[in-house]
Formats: sequence, C-alpha cells, structure tokens
Amino acid sequence: MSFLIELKVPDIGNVSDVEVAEVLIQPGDVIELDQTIVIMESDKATMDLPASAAGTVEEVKVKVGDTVSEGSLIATVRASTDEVARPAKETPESSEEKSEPAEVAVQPAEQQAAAKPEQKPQPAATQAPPAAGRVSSKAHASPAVRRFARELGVDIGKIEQGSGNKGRILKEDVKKFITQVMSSGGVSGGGIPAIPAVDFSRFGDIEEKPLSKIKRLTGQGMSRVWLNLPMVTQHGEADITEMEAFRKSLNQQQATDGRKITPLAFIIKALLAAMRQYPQFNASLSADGDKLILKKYYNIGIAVDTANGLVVPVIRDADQKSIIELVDEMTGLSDKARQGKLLPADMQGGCMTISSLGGIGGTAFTPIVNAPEVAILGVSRATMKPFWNGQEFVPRLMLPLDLTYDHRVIDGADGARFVVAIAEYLDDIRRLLL
Ligand code: CAO
Repeated sequence: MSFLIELKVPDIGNVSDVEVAEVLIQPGDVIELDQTIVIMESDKATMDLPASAAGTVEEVKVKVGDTVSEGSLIATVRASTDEVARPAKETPESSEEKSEPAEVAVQPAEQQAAAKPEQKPQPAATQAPPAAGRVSSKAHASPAVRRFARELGVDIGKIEQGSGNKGRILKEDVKKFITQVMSSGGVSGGGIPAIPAVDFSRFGDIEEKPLSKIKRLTGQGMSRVWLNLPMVTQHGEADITEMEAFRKSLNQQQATDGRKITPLAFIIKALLAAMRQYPQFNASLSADGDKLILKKYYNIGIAVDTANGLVVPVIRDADQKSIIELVDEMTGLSDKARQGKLLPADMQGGCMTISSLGGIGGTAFTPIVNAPEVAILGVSRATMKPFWNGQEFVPRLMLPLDLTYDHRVIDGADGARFVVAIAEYLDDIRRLLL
C-alpha cells in the first residue's frame, strides 16, 4: 500500500516568511528520512528542513526565492506503508539559533491513497541529472558551512570530500576549494572544471618561463569577461580608398610636421561619430545589471602590444581632439606603454576600446570586450578587393571591421547599424565634419 505524504514546514518559532535558499530535491528523487530537502534562510539563521518521511518525491511545491511559513507545503512524497515516517517531533536544524522543537506537519495522504492498490515506491529509473547550479544533496555540511559556501558563490556539491568527521565539509574545505580553482587560472563560477595538469617533460624537453604580471592580470581579466558577458562579433568592411589617398598625401607632403599618420587616427574619429549617433555604445551596465549608465564623455582605449603583454591606455576626451592631437597622444601613450611607464590612471576611464591588428595582418578576428565597456572595435589589415559598382568591378581598398558587443546591452540590429555607421564615416570622411 502506498501513501501520498505532504511535507510541510513545521513550527519554526515565531518566524514567518522565511526564504527558500536551496531546494535539494526534485521529482523522482528517492529520499530518506531526515535527509535535508530544503534550506531556508531567515534574517538571522539558516535552517535545514529534514524530510519527515522517506519515499519518492512526486512534486516539489517551492522554488528558490519563495517565502514559506509554518504549514507551507514543500513537497509531496509517495511512500509505502513501511516507509511512512514517524510523525515525530522534528525541527529544522538552525545553524545560529535554536527553534523550539515542533510537531512536523506530516499528513499521511488523503484517505483515497489508502484505497489504492499496493504500490511500492519506485526508485526513479532514469533520474534527471541535477539541474545546473543545483547544490548536490549528497554534500555533507552544516547549514552554516552551506551558507558560507553560498555567500562565496561556491557550489558545495562540487567539493567531493570534506575533511571533517565522516567526510563532513568544513569552512576550511570551502576555502581550499576556492584556492584550488583560483590557482587553476582564476576561473570559477559555474563550477567549470579545471584543465588537467600535464607533465609535458614526459614528451620532450621543455623550458618554464614565468608569465609577466601584465599577462597574468590580462588572463584573469579576459577569463572574467568571457564568463560574464554574452558576446557577439559583427563583421563589416569600410571602403577606405579615398581616406587612404588623403592620409598618404598628408604624410608625403610633410603636412604633419614629420608625424606619421596611420589609419587608426581616422578610425578613432569614425568610431566617435558612431558613438555619438548610437549613445548605447558609450555606456556601461550597472553592477546589478538593472541600469544602463550612459556616458557624456568620450574616452577611447587603444590596445597596445608590448613585450610584456597587452595594455590599454586611454585617450581622454578624444572627441575634442584633432587628428594631429590624436596621433600625438597615441604615439606618446604607445611609447610609454612599450617602455613600461604607463600609470594606472593612463589606463582608466575608457568608454570603448579599439584593437588594431592592421599593422600586422589578418583578415578578421573576434576581440573580447574590455568590460565594463559594452563593445570593442577590432580592425584588421586593409586589402585591395574587386568591388562591383553596378557596372564593373573596380579595385577598392577595404578595411575589415570586427565589432564585439555585450549582447545584454546591444541588440544584433544595433550592432550591425553601428558597424555600418563606422564604415560610412570611413567611406567618406567628409561626413565627419557634419
Ligand atoms: N590596414 C593596413 N595597414 C595598416 C593598418 C590597417 N588597418 N593599420 C596600420 N597599418 C599600417 C600603418 O599605416 C603602418 O604603415 P607604414 O609602416 O607603412 O607607415 C603600419 O601598418 C604599422 O602601423 P602601426 O601598427 O605601427 O601603427 P597603428 O597606429 O596602426 O597602431 C598600435 C598602433 C599601438 C595600436 C599598434 O602598434 C599595436 O600595438 N597593435 C596591436 C594591438 C593588439 O595587440 N591588439 C590585440 C588585442 S587582443 O584583442
């Protein structure tokens, strides 16, 4: 004979509207008596709610974030007669404050269940894997340790073995877990498994070379962005045939007092014009993700390749600078970068970054957004291409543009419009005067 049992929140003292912090069961789970099924969190304490009956979970009635009080239905469990729990005195285990023991509201199912033919609880043959982010119910840890882990964003289910009695997970184990994850590349969150260590010397001679501080910090920053931002790269092309003719003539005529003007100065101008046209690109998402912070200033970061690694000095108020002034500032900043003389202030306050690989080569790439900026413009090497003008193919110098954007802020259509706008400004730089 089987019964449907309702697992309810018992008397938890004078506390009501307690938040469900973790749900450790799902339909089909076979649970044991006293197994923690839900963790609740009040202002003052974390409480484990133990199962007052063993059996197979039929329905889970709460989810994380719900508020519950005494009598709230947590789940229904199907149990056979011999499994039906003691309607015992039980109370949620509190990590910080003890509630008075209370009667658990175990309601042996509706009498109709008794009338049903005997049915043993079936262990779910194909149990669903735990949902992403769900804490393993196998983790053996006190509520205080669970809360500690939760506050640090650690999925306690990922800690295989605790160092406490009978493998109980202690705070030290949580700290050790974090250290391990951090030292394997600083990648945490989402419980991403580390890349296994390999002894490469087994396969041939090797040499170990410590990473520069810049490279290590860049690596951490890139991993953080990669894990936090849903990024899309929009590719485009600008016809810079006329722009390049003008730029080269400037350089040839020594019109710039010996300065070498590269395409980058014009690309900065075109980017600024597009940012003015589409202000959502000159913005950052607030830390809570609820607001877009639109900036009224225009600071452009330029990725500079140095012997020690990548750095991104910032040209402040770039919108107020002429082509010559931009060239001077870029030259000054990239020299400073390559001599390792940039100050932290030189690299702060950027609104959008340009990563130009045009001097090196390549046809396209997918740069990573320099968050909290919302987009980055990648530039590859311009090449001559046959362009169909409606009547014939003509040779045009085409500049590849790769815009990576944070898809939480920028829609695909806006991404495409933005690239088209930059291309139009570069196609005909007279538009920059408008
Ligand atoms: N297409 C064709 N030629 C280009 C070009 C392009 N898109 N961009 C630059 N060039 C040419 C320049 O005109 C110059 O030609 P000359 O030698 O004939 O005068 C040559 O390439 C070298 O330019 P440059 O790279 O020295 O100068 P720049 O202003 O274009 O770039 C800087 C300056 C600091 C951005 C660059 O030196 C640099 O460090 N780039 C690497 C950035 C990087 O590592 N990005 C990756 C970051 S990961 O996302």
